Amino acid sequence: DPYALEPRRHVALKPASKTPFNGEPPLSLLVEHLITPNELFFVRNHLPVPDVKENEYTLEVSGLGVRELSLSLADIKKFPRHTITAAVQCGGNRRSEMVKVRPVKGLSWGAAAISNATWTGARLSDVLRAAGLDETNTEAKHVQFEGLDLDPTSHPFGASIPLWKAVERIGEVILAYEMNGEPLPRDHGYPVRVIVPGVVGARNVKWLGRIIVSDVESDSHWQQNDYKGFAPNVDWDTVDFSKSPAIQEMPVVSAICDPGDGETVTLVDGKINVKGYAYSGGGRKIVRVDISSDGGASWREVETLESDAAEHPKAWGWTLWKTQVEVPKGTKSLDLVVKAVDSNYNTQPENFENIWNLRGVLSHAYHRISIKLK
Ligand code: MTE
Ligand code: MO
Repeated sequence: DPYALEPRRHVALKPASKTPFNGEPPLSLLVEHLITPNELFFVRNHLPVPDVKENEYTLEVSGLGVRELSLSLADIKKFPRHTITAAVQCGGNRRSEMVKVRPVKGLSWGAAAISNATWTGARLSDVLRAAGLDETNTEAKHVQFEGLDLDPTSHPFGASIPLWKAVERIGEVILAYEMNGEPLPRDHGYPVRVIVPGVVGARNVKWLGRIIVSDVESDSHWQQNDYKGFAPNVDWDTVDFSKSPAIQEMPVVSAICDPGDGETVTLVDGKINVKGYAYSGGGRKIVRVDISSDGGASWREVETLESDAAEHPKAWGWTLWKTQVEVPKGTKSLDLVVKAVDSNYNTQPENFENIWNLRGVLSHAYHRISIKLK
């Protein structure tokens, strides 16, 4: 059984699938912490969790314009330590809402396939420079990553990012060995994963075994035939995965996390408390969150936003928001809607009909919930 050595998981992680394990925490718990505790951080595994022993671990670096390097965990720890706060969000976060338009293929994620942590490790740019990266080599365009987790045909999980993101110090890509000040938990890539801040979860390769500088993107299934967006008319008979670029930076998103959809809420002094998160990819900061309590007919700005101090274009973490909504006497139910605005003044699309795609990715329309009042 390839799943015999899986780690234990917190009971609060609701499985979207068990083998491989995929789980998200309850939304109300998720937004209690600006920095998600390790045991509540959502888990997205495509394959069995590899059982990596620290003393056997090596990271191989090779490819165009670099010398081959073979690094132990101790070698990686010799590079200057760098810490960033970054959210990781799955490309399929909030898929279960898009599905209501028309079925899609993919795990039925709620809105909690996103979490936020501080990550410490070596800068990928430092490691590539130690490998003698020749920045005048114009052939080199991508950095590929391979995990130590293998599919049944012995192919590893893989992904790639553009070389510019890897070499520019502003990109802050790190080979992380600590998550919130502790060694990485096995589910999150022990002993080393790459954190590509501002970029879709799928490129943040866990159990990192190999880094390859290349003229081409990773040939892995997840880079080539998955995690890509398409127009709403494209179906499984007409789709051509080679026609769409692989998702890298994610668009702006937000969600109402507390109360939950369908809940009955008790009024306090004629008001209810509402909490949620907002996030944008590419280091764009959340500058505003708008809320509606009449299904989107009227809007106002949420007063309280909480985030780490990082600014655009290095705002890699998420923003938590909270507000109180006044409820007119005698109201029995409310339709709450939220949308966020990022530092490029991007905002979310109004509905899922216009952004529907067959894989259910980039599912970032206004978040709507209905609640009952007591
Ligand atoms: N890395 C490896 N080696 N194997 C995987 O299955 N899943 C990816 C990414 N890195 C994956 C991986 C996907 S799709 C996501 S969304 C993130 O890891 C999830 O990271 P987390 O489990 O730490 O939340
Ligand atoms: Mo993902």
